[in-house]
Amino acid sequence: MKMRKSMSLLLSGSLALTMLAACGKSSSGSSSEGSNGSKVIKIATQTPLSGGSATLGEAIKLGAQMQLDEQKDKFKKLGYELKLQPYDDQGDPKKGVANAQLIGADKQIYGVVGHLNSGVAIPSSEIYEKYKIPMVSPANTATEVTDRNLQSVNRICGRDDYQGPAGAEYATGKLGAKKIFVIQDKTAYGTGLADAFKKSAEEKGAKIVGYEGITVGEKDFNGVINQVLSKKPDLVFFGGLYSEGGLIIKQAREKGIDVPFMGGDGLDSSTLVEIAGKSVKNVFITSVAGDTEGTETGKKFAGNYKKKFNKNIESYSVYGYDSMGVVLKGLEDAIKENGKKQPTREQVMKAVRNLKDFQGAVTKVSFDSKGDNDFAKFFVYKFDDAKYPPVFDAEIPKK
Ligand code: ABU
Repeated sequence: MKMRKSMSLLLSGSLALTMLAACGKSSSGSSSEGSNGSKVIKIATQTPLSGGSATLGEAIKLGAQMQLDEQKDKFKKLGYELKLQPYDDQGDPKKGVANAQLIGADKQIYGVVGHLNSGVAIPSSEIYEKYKIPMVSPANTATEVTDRNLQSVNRICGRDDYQGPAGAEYATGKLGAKKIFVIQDKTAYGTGLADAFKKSAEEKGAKIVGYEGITVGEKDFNGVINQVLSKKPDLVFFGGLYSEGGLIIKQAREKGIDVPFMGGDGLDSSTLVEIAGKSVKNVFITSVAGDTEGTETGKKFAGNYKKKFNKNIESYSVYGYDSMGVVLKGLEDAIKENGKKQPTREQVMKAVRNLKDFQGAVTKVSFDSKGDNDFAKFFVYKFDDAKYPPVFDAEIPKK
């Protein structure tokens, strides 16, 4: 085993769009001119920067920012000034869609790195598709994200119809679970992952002794914990994010439930440990995020990230970095294919989808016809103590 080290006031729709379209024509006079006559090209991030899932949302944004900053000089030589345009989707589908409309109306924006929450990415990407703006997700694992066959939608991480069975294989195999209680947060991600896990665990002979939904934002889980107590499972699975997951684990341990807990990549954050404290012991997670510091390039990334932001990496920091790498490689290819003239969003969208064998800091990326990454991987980690990152235990092959 090796350690993963370090780990409104909204203007009404049409008025806002009119104002932003006007702004997009530039504050500097001509269409999109930056300093020294170079043209401004902006890449947006859309992640939760406030609310319950802001730890991972901010990590994605910072990773993306680091990549963009590193590539500014290269694009300058091509005649373009790169700028980051971060948006806070608050983990809320309505806010994500409103921001997507603003992104669509800003003609300087050529790509989006995001989202964290699949339930936000799904409706927001309908807007990106309309404007032919490529989205590259570092973290959205719900099947529906790419199963809609949208040309603009891509992800570098794996899917829950692989992540769920990977968890079931570990739970029923290595952990020997036979009676499992499943809890999920009723989001596209939480329900999809829990259902994929449940189906696979049942196929492997385990009995699902309970299946319950909770609500994002809830704080008191005694109702569902009492149901778990009455069913006496030998493992509890949670499909959802660390804010609710951390509280469920803590409150369940306080009631004497000491069986292993398992969840997915939504629990892969230092904030899970902050919330659950010592209760996090004997918690297992599957993740689509690899052991960042297990590779030389990942280790270098983590060191540079700490230096730049004075923060330790989260699971998705480097996936934000690599997602921005993918967007910028598509942009560079489109500029070159266009004889260095400014490409259209559609040209960038196509160049992103056509990328083959892109090598990021920790991920290799080739998109299939739906925008899924051929090289996505699945991992299992264990929390032995109240420490983040957890201990790497296994890589589960894609089946
Ligand atoms: N994949 C974990 C982040 C949550 C989501 O996909 O909704």
